[in-house]
Amino acid sequence: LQLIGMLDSPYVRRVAVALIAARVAFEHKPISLFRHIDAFTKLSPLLKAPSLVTDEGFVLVESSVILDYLGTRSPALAAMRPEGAAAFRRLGVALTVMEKAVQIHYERALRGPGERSESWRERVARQLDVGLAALDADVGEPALTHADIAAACAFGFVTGAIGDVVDTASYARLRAFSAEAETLPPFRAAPPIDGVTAPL
Ligand SMILES: N[C@@H](CCC(=O)N[C@@H](CS)C(=O)NCC(=O)O)C(=O)O
Repeated sequence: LQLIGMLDSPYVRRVAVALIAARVAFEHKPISLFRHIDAFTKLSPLLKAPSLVTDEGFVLVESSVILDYLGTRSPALAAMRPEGAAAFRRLGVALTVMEKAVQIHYERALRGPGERSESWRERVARQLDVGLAALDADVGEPALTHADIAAACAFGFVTGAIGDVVDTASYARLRAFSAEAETLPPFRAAPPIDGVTAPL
């Protein structure tokens, strides 16, 4: 199994953390979607991170699809799926927070000042705030489940990539939750800066 994509992507990181927690062996290829387009295209021409190359050579995209597929092969990973509406809701909100944060990041990283839409940015920033507030009200002790891993990876991305434009301190419960999650060995083995440090 090859997991392709940089861990600064919250989607790639949620997959890496889950695989490490479930002790699913994989090879991490920290190839950038932007700096290594040719290398990425050769492995996964859809240019989506994460991409997973299976042992049979199939290329899967979409983090939840990848985790669903691998859950059919690993009972430990399957046991990390949400149970009950509250956990499904947390996972959905966390994935939306990732999406909105990535949109804000792309809007300023990839679009020149003349190409940006202020009304779009404001709308996305509102959605992001609603999502972060919902997670803040929802989280407790972090567990190694897909919902909690996604929530912590989402907040880690918000803090690291757009923390200068989001008042992350106002989500105190989510901040404490994420800080605790980051101390767990699978999170430490997949830091959001470079490659997996200790694939199992
Ligand atoms: N819904 C997807 C989102 C993945 C995603 O958008 N990843 C970003 C990197 S953080 C990406 O592939 N960006 C390039 C693009 O969207 O074309 C998932 O859960 O995997």
